[in-house]
Amino acid sequence: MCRTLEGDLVTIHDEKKQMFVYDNLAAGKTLWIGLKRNDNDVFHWVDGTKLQYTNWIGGSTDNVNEKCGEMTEYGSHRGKWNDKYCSTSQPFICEIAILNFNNVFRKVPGKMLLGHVMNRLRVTRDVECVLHCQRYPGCKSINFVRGASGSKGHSLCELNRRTNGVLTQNLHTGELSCYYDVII
Ligand SMILES: [Ca+2]
Repeated sequence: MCRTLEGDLVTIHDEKKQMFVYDNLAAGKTLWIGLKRNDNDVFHWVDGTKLQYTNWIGGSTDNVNEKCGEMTEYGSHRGKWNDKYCSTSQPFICEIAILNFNNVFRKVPGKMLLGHVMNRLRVTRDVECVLHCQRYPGCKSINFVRGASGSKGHSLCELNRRTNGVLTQNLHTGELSCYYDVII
């Protein structure tokens, strides 16, 4: 689920982050966090990093068959971690990097570039469209069109093979559109 949002399950590398996640997101609930047991029965984070800070109930995991990790609210174990069967269905906490993409992309609201589209994708936010462009070979600019796909909650991301160049006259009016091109 998290990966469809271009993120992943939350990772917790220190007590400060633990407290932030628990106090702001997890208090009163039991939720999946980004803990996974590997083939050597060692827990690591889903981003591949090792556990530095830990907060297991009783100081350690308690069942080698429980391959996933959660942040709990069991009894007095407020925010403590527990290993658990991955098949359990319960809420989870995602973590998504928010790019300051204005540093990389220039934004021109109400405009779009016609005639240079090489791919169209459904997205929910403009940052997703920027991320697609950053990973798509040859992508130079995007048209983000709010709610354009006809599906509720989805917008259209058009990846362009060219930029507008220096002439803003090349951009066409698109009331729901926002054009972004690469500055660097
Ligand atoms: Ca357990």
